[in-house]
Amino acid sequence: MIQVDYAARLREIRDKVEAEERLSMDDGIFLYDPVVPLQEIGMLANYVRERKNGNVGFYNINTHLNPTNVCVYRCRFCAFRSDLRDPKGYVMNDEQILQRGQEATENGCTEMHIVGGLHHKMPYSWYRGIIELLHENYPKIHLKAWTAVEINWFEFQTKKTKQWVLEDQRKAGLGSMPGGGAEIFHPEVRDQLCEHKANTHEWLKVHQTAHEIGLRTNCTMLYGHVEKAYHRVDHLIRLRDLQDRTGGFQVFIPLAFHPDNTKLSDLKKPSALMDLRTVAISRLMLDNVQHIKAYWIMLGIETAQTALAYGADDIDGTVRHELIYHDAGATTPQCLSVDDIRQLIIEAGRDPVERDTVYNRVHREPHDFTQWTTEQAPSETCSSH
Ligand code: V47
Repeated sequence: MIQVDYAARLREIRDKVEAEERLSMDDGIFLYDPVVPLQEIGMLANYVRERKNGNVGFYNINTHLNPTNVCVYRCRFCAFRSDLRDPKGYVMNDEQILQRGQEATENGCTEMHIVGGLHHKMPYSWYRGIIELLHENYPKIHLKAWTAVEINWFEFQTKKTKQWVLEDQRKAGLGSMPGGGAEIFHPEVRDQLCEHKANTHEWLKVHQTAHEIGLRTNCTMLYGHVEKAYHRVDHLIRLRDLQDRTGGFQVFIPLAFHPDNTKLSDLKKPSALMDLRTVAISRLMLDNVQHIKAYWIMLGIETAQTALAYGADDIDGTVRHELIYHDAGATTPQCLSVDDIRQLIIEAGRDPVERDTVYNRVHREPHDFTQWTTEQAPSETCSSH
């Protein structure tokens, strides 16, 4: 009897999805019930994924830069941060930062993903200087930098508005913003994880302001710790509401919690089944976000590949120098070659397409891999529904 009820409820949801109607909070919570077969949700998410992005599997060639791990905040899920006087703490100097720009150029990177700790002593000018230094020396590389939490910290440091900080960063060379720092918006959870850092209102307001001045941004959700299904769906709906107003999010990245070396190390990391369910439900709930990224570093290669059939259309990049997940116990390699990442997408039955940070297609010179141009693909960029 109960089974019949589930089937009927799922059919209702399938009808809504096929009619491009929006799913509700209750629909999302229902889909998280383990009694609802994962493969059914996956098929539905795959249908939406193919409707939005065809058979493409996007990737990019990128590198990470974490200029410091010293952080005033003590988020309970973070294994990367360091106290000011801890021997683990580091601050990169200009020469080391430039070296990373050089290495990125030699490897054909189109993007540097730059985030770090909120250092007790480093002034705003140091953070701004990193962007300026890299942009002046390597102008072709897109700098996707600073989470909303960092922008909020820069507001505190400079006593200026969000808009001022974002425009100042853009003048220095900021290209777009990554989606980190979102964690879980619901205060029942956020207050347990990171009660001191930028709250939900501030996080959303930073992204709203970025979108209003024409900067594209990404969005994330950290799941698989103390939150419940209700909190996850609430999080997705808050992102969807902002996207309705601005249209500035390009991609959503569900981030699976890795417990090693964190204050929550007694928790188990989420299963692959939970990862796939979350990718699929994200695809179904976020009807106005064009792309869903299965971040291979965090999901592991096999689950990321599988996620390409559960709603995801992007797998992130070749990635180099990733620290945040590897400090928290990720066992994935530090970097994949372009051939590896393309092969991984082909194996999943998708057509690999190299994109830049803002989802333009990248064309490489056949005789010199490090030389590239981009071509805008209007159907795949900037669209909402
Ligand atoms: O905000 C930190 C998460 C985020 C852990 O925008 C952890 O393209 C799991 O936002 N276990 C930073 N997660 C990473 C991030 C990101 C990654 C890839 C691509 C993009 C993008 C953004 O990582 C943090 C936090 O939510 N995080 N520690 C941990 N132990």
